[in-house]
Amino acid sequence: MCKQKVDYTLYLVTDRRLMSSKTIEESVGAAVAGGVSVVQLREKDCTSREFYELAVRVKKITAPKNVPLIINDRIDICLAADADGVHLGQKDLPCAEARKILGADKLIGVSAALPEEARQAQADGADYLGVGAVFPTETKSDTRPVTVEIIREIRKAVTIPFVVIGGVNEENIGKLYGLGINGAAVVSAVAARNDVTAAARIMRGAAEKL
Ligand code: TZP
Ligand code: MG
Repeated sequence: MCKQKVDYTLYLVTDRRLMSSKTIEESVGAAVAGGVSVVQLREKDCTSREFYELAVRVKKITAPKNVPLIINDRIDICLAADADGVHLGQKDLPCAEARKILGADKLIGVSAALPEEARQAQADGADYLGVGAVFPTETKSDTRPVTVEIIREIRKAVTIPFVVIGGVNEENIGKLYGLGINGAAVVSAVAARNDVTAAARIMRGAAEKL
């Protein structure tokens, strides 16, 4: 994986609670077949051993397709499974500390809902940002709303790429065109659909117009 060449167009975040597939591997495989360009494993209710073993299995699906695998929050799992990077929320380990542990080659993404958080993440060595929630979502409860105006401010505040997240689907993504966004991050608009590959293909086409 070359960090500088990562394609953020369609960024899948996994969620076993709402996926239509029986397994995370099936969900990721179908989504990658439809054009998902980054996968983040987000596991909230499993043991470290399960998370590690899942990451190793999912990497076997993403790596041959050159799709970066990002681990939510867990730097240890990222290193152990040799995933491509981590995604950190504002309540997780600070980006600067994560960078010291992970070194220069791993990707670090940071969640930001304010221009100041975006600026700080870039200064701390983040490679990309996840900005949201841009639309109402039932997938995550403790989200902060991000308006189009805030997206514009964040675009001006940083040079690193950012994806937007939160309720993004094929019907509302058009509202985000022309804002300088690098990609759409989705859970339900791909993973919860009956035909995950078809949903990914539709979202990929729509996200390419961002
Ligand atoms: N972070 C901010 S909103 C969100 C996360 C993980 C959930 C997005 O899920 P969906 O189903 O695409 O609204
Ligand atoms: Mg987190």
